[in-house]
Amino acid sequence: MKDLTPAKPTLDPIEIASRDEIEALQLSRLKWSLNHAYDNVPFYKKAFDDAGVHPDDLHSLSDLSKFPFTVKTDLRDNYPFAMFAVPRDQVARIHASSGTTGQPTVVGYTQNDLDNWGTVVARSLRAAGLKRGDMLHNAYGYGLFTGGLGIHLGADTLGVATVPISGGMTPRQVRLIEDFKPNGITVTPSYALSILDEFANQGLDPRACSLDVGIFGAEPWTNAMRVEIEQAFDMHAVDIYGLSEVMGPGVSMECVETKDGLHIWEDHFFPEIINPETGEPVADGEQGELVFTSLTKEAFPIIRYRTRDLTRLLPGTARSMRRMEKVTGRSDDMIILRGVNVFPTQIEEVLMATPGLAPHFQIELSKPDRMDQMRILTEAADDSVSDDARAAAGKALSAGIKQSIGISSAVDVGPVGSVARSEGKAVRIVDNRPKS
Ligand code: DLL
Repeated sequence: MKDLTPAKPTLDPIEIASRDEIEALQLSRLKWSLNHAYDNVPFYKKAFDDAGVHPDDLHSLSDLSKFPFTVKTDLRDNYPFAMFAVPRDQVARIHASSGTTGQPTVVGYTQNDLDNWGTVVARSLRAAGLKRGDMLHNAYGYGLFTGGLGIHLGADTLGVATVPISGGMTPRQVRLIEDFKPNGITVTPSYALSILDEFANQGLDPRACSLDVGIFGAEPWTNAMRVEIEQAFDMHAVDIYGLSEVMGPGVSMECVETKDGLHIWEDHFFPEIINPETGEPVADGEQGELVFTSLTKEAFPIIRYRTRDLTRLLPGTARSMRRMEKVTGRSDDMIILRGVNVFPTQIEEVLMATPGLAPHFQIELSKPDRMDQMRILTEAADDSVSDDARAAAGKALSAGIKQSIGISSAVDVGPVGSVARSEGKAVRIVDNRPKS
């Protein structure tokens, strides 16, 4: 694989500033952001007043913990624009979550917000090793989802030529990679696997393609999956994180030279980790729920937003800004099976270590009697795997899960292509248990 380490002089000075400089900037921006939210969004005014706090009570970064949290239902309750802090004519862009689980959450951006978003995504693409003049195959979905257009904005800012292919039409994805020879690809890790399958269908060798780096995010994925994808394509695979409520992709990004977790662009997004049960902040290094406060956003300031994503904060390495560890999963996706907590990423790790299996899987939950049951649907690595070998691989996966996670599961190993493929975010859990 190519050495893609960016030259230090090309970085924004704040990326390698001292912690003191970063924290001074954060404090002044945080004061602005709290005042901006309080003065312009009735929801925040009421929430702060009810909690007995005022933006003037913030004297240090740790004072932020006195302020109330914001949760997803607050955004839904204020559908569509009541969380906006600027008049409608200053809103330059709208995005929204898919809303498959209820009312969509709507977010807005001023032109300054879009410029800042472009800056942090450009930084992220550069951290992945891309540079002006490169070409990027952008297979994140375009539309209300922030993935496609957010990456596009950053690529424009960095001077990278975007192929705005969006998700879907997998044969065409492969053809354009072959014909246009992009340096990088942005895509969900699960859709990257579908594209990988399609290389094989077309009799092409993915290791021979032009891609030097894949920038994967929008869903959890493991280091085991990283190794699988890097080997399959002979390219680097790095992690990008974000959420529409906070901005979109580019809230944090892994550096290609270290691949040791994701640097949070702390000059725009202030992170905290809290104990999800008590809401109390925990120290850096301790696992918990990630909470973000925006520092510069004009149209849609967000104060102490509970992401439900579980991770921990680590000190800076390749950049001065703190890192977050790869996200284990969302607290919503945690399966509680007979008292044991399980995340799909834990299943992914065991699956990737089991020979004979493809990296595709879905978890089906049911409750035929009084006991919850988990069935894992996966498939053989290739068509040459015999029925006996498939059954043996299934047993091995089940035994591996029992040993490392401590739960019993049934495993179905189907033929190649039997597990539903993703074109965006993978659906890992199908819950058929009766709703209580
Ligand atoms: O998924 C933004 C995005 C687009 C990020 C493209 C990266 C690449 P939402 O649709 O609002 O926004 O979903 C946000 O997706 O709270 C996490 O649960 C999950 N997520 C995003 N990135 C990662 C990642 C976009 N790298 C939600 N690892 C977040 C794990 C991720 N989970």
